[in-house]
Amino acid sequence: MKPLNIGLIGYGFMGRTHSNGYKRANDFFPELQQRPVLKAVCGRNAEKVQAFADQWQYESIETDWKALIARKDIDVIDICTPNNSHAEIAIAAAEAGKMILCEKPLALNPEQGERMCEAVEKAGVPNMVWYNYRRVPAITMAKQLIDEGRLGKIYHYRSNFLQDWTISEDLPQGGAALWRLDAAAAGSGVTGDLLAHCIDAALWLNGSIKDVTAMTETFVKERMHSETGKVEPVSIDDACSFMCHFQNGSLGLFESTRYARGHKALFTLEINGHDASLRWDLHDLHRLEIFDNNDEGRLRGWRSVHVSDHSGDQPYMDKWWVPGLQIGYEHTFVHQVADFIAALDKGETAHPNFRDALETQQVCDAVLSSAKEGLWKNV
Ligand code: SOE
Repeated sequence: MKPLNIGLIGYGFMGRTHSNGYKRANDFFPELQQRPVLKAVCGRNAEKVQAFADQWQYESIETDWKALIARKDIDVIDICTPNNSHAEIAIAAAEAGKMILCEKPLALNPEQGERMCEAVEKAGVPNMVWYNYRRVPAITMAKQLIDEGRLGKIYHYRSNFLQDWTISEDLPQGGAALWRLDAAAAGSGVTGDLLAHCIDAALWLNGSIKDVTAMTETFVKERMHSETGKVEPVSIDDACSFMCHFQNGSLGLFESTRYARGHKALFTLEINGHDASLRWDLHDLHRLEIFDNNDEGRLRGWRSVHVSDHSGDQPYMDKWWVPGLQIGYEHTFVHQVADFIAALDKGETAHPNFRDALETQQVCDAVLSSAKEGLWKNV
C-alpha cells in the first residue's frame, strides 16, 4: 500500500469533512492501492492549527502555505481556504508538481478558473474539485438511469438549494468566520456557494447549459463587519433564481436563497423526461423517487426507491453496512477520496476535475451578469 501524503490548507468546516474522508476511505474501500497520510495541516494561527492537527492527528503543521507546497514529503495539496485564495495556491501547487484537490467553487471567476486549468494541465497533475453531492448514492444512481436512456428525451430540469441562516439583520459579515458573506472573499453569495452545487449536478446529469436569465436580490443591505465592527454595504447576492436552456433542448429552473425560513440545507432536484421522471432531496438523501411511464398502467405511480441495497448496480452501498442501513453527508466525502485514489490507481482522470468545475464557474458568471444587466446571457 503506497502512502499518499496530504497537505491540507485551511481547517474550517470543509477541512473537517475532507479529513474525515481521508481517514475512512481505505477502511471501506480496501481495494485502493494508496492510503492518504495526514502529513500536514496549514493555517495562519499556529495555536489553532496545532489544535486541529491534534484533534485530527495530522503529523505536522505549517503557518505559511508556500512552505507547505515547498515540502518534498507532500503529494497532494488540498485547498480548503476561502475562495479568493484558491487560484494563487492552486497555480503555485501545480508549478511545484503537486496533485491538487480544491474546495468548490473553483475560483472567484472564470478568468481565474481558466488560469488554474491551464496550470494543472501544463504540469500534468491530477486535480479534482469537491462537488461532493455527486457521490450521494441516489444521485449517482440517477446518473446511471439517465445514461441508460430510461428517462427518454429530457424536457425539464428543476433544482433548488434553500437555507435560512442569514435572515437576521444582526448577523455580522466578513472576517475569518463569515467570509461567505463577503464578495471579495467568496466571489458571490448563494450563486457560488449553493447554486454551484445545483449547477454541477445539472451539468453532470443533463449536460451543458446554453444560456441563462437570472435575478438576484440582497435583502439586508448593510451589516456590521465581524472583526472591525464597522457597518458596511452587503456585497453578496442573498438569493438567486435563474432559468436556462440546456444544450439537449430541455428547460432549467433553479433557485437558491439563504432566506427560506425553516430550510437549513434543502437541496432538491427533479428531472422530467418523455418516459420517466426522477426526483431527490438532500433531507431524505437515500431516496430516489421514480415515475416510469412504461410501468403497467394500473400500477403506474411514483416509486420511492431507498438506495441502500447491495443488489444490482446500486452505487457505493455495498461498501458500507448491510442492505437497508443508511449513510449520510460525510460519506460523500469518503466516496470522493475513494474515487480520486481509484482513478490514480488506474491512471484515469477523476471528476469533476478543474475543467469540469470551470464550466460550473462559467454558468455562475453568466447568471450573475444576467441578473446585473437584466439580459439573457450565453454561457
Ligand atoms: C454553507 O452555505 C454550506 O456549507 C456550503 O458552503 C456548502 O457547500 C453546502 O454544501 C452546504 O452549505
